[in-house]
Amino acid sequence: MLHNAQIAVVVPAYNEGRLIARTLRSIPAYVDHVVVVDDGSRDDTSACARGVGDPRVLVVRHARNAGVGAALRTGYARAFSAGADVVAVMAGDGQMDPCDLHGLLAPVLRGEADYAKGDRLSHPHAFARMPLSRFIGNQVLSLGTRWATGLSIRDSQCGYTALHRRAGESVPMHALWHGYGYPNDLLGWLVQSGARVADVVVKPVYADEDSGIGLRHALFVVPFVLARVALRRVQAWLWSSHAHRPAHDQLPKNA
Ligand SMILES: Nc1nc2c(ncn2[C@@H]2O[C@H](COP(=O)(O)OP(=O)(O)O)[C@@H](O)[C@H]2O)c(=O)[nH]1
Ligand SMILES: [Mg+2]
Repeated sequence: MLHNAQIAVVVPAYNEGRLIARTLRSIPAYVDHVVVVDDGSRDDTSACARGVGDPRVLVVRHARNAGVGAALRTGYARAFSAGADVVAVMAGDGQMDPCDLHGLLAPVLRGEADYAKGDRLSHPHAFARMPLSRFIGNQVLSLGTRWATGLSIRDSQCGYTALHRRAGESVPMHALWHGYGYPNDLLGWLVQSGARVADVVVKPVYADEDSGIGLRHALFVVPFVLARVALRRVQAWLWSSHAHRPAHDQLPKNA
């Protein structure tokens, strides 16, 4: 509980048996619910998560791997139905510093934003701490995301986020992109629903974890998701400009 709001953390986890317990033990005491979504892992991720023995932790398992976005759909649904007012996302591989969670929740709890997302690129040590390919790739995808959504955000690929219930209810969560382009897709849905988005500087953490993101995602998957986001915006703009056309414009020319 923080400022009278129930806080949940969703942890998407795929083959994170090695790092999940450490991640869960690091979650601050003010968090009320923790939903681990084991997305069809082939290792002992679920057992390791349960083994932590934390009564706040609920482990949900997908029978088959469905992707990190699909895991978040499940996680958000479970967290909101457990009564959470704000739901944060922290990766299962310990790449999100729990010390940054309070700062990330702050603009949402203060009512200044409906969705806050981490921004590693603005951290003073970003260039030194992030692998160069990630740093450059992220800058390019952030530029694409600004173009597609119209939002002036940085670090579009950061998965460290906090979503208010009212914003979560205003987007079609069931339609969220199932894989790695989900942060871009969610930003697109949020902007269309009129949600306010804030960037919060967070620490870039890179250690010995593996990443499932490859060149294919950077070159094809995320650009495809961004194209969909841009198309949806154009479609919405066309609908609204049609709906707001003055009545005399819609009369036949010789009427
Ligand atoms: N549920 C689920 N989680 C996944 C999947 N792929 C990755 N993750 C989790 O999503 C988080 C971020 O993924 P990762 O590959 O580390 O991405 P990166 O840190 O941005 O390079 C980690 O906690 C992964 O365990 C997946 O297919 N399903
Ligand atoms: Mg990772």
